[in-house]
Amino acid sequence: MTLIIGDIHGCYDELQALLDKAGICDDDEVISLGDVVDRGPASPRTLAFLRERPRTQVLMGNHERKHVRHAQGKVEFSYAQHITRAQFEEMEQDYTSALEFMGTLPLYLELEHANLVHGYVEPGVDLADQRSTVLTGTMSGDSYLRNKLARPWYELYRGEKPVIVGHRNYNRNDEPFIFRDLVYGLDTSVYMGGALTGLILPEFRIVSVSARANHWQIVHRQYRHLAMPQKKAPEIAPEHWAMDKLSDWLDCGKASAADQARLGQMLAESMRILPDLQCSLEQLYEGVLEQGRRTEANFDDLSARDQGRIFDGVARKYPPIVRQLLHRLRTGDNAEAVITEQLKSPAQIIAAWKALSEGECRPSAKR
Ligand SMILES: [Mn+2]
Repeated sequence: MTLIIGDIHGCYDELQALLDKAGICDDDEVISLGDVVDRGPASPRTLAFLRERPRTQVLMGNHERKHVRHAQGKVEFSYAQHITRAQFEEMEQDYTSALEFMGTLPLYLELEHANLVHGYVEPGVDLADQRSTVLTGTMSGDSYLRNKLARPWYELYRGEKPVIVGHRNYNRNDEPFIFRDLVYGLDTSVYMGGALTGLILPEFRIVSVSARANHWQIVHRQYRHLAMPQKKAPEIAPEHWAMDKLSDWLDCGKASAADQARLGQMLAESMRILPDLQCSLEQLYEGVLEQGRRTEANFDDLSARDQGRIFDGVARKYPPIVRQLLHRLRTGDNAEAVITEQLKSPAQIIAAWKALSEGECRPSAKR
């Protein structure tokens, strides 16, 4: 007989218990649907066991794929892969050799009574022509199918043979998912305290053992020190801080002498610029309206939408920072409010002033 096993995720004890319960002998065939590694307590041991056992095959899961693609420099590890690699080191197991093995795993298997893949099957497409992201069930494979299909893939699957998959706990409980006796989903979340499910062929008989613990919770806690550093928001230079914040910061004396001088100067300059900035902006706005009127004789009688369209056409030639201010003015705010809301930092105020007082924007040059 043949035993097909759902996602094991390093749950070695449950794997052994399942083989016992199914009454598997050395002559019997064992096939894992993939996701042998990651999240559980014993990924290296589980992988080694399946690798060494005769008459055993393992399919490529998205977790194996991630290890392989990481080694090729194509993707970043998640926390789960960092942990697995650490487990290989602790157990003094050869991770490189495991990688080689994982790189050879097939994306699907065609048996006499069923086809097997780890993730999904795109309906109406031969197994050989399926996308690897679909077969392994990566996020991009998932969104590809969601975009393409009006219904879940398993409802549209019309294969001649049943297909047996892992990857998703479709029922969100310990029971395998069986759809019209044509799709068998064997992932029942053993790694997080669910069950490990197997299917015996050719009878299509389910066999299952309960998880001994919520392994992922324990492993997650145990390897907390490997937790990925939270990506920090890029540090914002103080000249881009809001005026109030910067001024408070300078007042409290935490800035270096150099910052104190440089930023104090920027702050003072932007305060000095503000009245002129406001005045220039108002003038430019009037200038743009004027050009709009020249473009379209009955400009003032047009709908707000058509006026906006013409205004856009004229304003488009100004730098973005100025264009934003002009648009805000057009929608009815006054210049002071627009400047306060749009230009929060000294750096922005100075940049806007530069844009306004140079070249194209100079209202006087237009007249
Ligand atoms: Mn998976």
